Order: sequence, then C-alpha cells, then structure tokens
Amino acid sequence: MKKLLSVVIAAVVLAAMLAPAASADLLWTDNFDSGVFSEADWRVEGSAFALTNGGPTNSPHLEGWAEAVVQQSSYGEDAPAPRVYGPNFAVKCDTWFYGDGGNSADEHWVALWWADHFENQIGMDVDRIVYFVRCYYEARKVVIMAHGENGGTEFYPEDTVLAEWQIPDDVELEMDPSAPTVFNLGMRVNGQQIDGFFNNQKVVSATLPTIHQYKCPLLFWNGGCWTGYDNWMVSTADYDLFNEGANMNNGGNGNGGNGGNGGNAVETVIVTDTDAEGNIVTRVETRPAANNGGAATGGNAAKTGDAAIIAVAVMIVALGSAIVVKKVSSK
Ligand SMILES: [Ca+2]
Repeated sequence: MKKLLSVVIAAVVLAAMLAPAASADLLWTDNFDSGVFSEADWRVEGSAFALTNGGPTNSPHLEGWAEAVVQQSSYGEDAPAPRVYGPNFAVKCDTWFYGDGGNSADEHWVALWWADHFENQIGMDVDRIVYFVRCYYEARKVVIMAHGENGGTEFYPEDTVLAEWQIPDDVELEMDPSAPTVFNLGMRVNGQQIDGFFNNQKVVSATLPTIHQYKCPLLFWNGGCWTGYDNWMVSTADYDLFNEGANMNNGGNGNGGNGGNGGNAVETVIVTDTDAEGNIVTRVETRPAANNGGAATGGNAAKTGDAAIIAVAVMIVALGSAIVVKKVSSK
C-alpha cells in the first residue's frame, strides 16, 4: 500500500514540476499610438469609433459620437480567437466625457462590458448574462449592472444594479469638449467574483449567480455621448492591474492566472470520499484548472509546450482510476 501511495505522490510531484507556474500576466495593452486598429486585436467592422490624435491624452485614442456604441475585441470567425476571455481577467482603460454628443437623454455613461456565455457561442441571440461596469456622468455613480439575454433572463430579466458607488463630491468629473476629466475605469472577473474600479480604486463588487467557462470579447460601451477611450490594458485576474499591492484580493485559491490563451492548464487534487461499505477512499483526480476559461471551448488544442503536461495528466488519471486507498485498512 505504501508503495502505491508513493507512486501517487511521485506523480503529483511530477505534475507540479511540469505544470506551468501560476503566473500573473499582463496579456494585452493598446494605447492606439500606432494610429491603426489592429484587426487581430479589434473587431473593426461596424464600429463608429474613430482613431483620433490629440485629445486629453495628447496621443492617438478612440473617439465616438453618441451613435458610437461599442468597440469590441476581436474574436474572428472561429472561436477561440485571441481576444476573448473567460472568467479570469482584469481590464481597464482611460476614458472621458467630451459632451452629450447631441443626445439629450437624462443620463450619459461609459462602460466596460463582458458576458458570461452559457454555451460556446459568441454573438447575438445566445444565452448569457452581460455585465457592465458603468460610470454615469450626471448621477456621478459607478455601478455593476447585469442583464440576462435568452436563457440568462432566468437570472436577470431586466437591467439590474448589483452594486453602486457614489463618486465623492470632491472628485472632479468634468464633461468638457476641450478639457474633460480623464479617469480610468476597470473590471475584474475572477470566478464568480466581479469587481469594478474607478481610478484604480475598487469601488463596487458583486458575486455572480452563475458562471460558465466560455470565452467572450471585451467591449468599450458608450452610453450615448461624445466620449473618448485610451490606454487599454488586459491581464489575468491575479495580475496587479490596479496597483493594489498587498491589498489585492485574488478571490481564489491561488490557481488563477492561466493566461489569456490558456485552457490547457490542469490541476491535480486528492479527493477523499466514502465508498458503499463506509470505507474512506482516496483518489487522485486531474481536471482542467479552476478559472481556466478554456477547457470547455473545444478549440484549445494543446500547444507544443503543453504536450508533456497533458501526458502527465493522462497518466495520473489512469493511476487514479486504478488506485483506491483504503485508509481504514492501512492503519
Ligand atoms: Ca494613446
């Protein structure tokens, strides 16, 4: 029995050696200073956002009038594509309000958008819950908002504010064509935890009612005003994108950070259970790592460097199915 246990332990150790170290990665940044939309990064068609030079960041940035609703990261024709993310990411950007853009609505807002898709589908008419971190200009609020679409309406049949923060009176927020206030807006999703950030401060948080592992584009979303965006940054959830330092809440078990193109990482766990005869049994299980975001999408073929890890995973699964350790009898 001890020998078998040793084999299991050795396999776990081997897996630990071969598995990629949990890494907090900055995945993608775009300051638009190249002066062009990269079609590998952004889905350009249908966008009413324009690349414009100057502005409050004094550099190329995105600018949209009221009818410029979304600018979304690229996903290509065949998912998964490079710029889609499961529930393990953080994103932030600089943004500002130039004016109402001719839209006389009572409220104008800017937002970041991500959706929890219930199946590996991207586009309209899919089952999902969409999440916004929005900054409202007139009401001076930052909120996390959710609404369901199709099957997602079971959870949120209409726009629902999950968390709300009032911007303090002493914080400047000017809507001004020539000198708008630049602020940064952020969203982080780590498993079922969602956080919203304003100027690198975590100001709103909520727990998602459900979570799936499918990947989705990230969007700038313009709530009907004349606005600008710049300095886009995307990272894994455990990367310190908001300069939180020691206060950073990883919100998980430390296994996060599998990278935006992940989906191949595995974790090995020891499961203790009781069998039909009441014996305590222990087995080793290997499964896609938590917060992986990719294993279920069906398209994440192992890259060369991952082949060894997959092989170890298969080996451990085989061991796990063969070994049932009866702790009771090993006393
Ligand atoms: Ca720029």
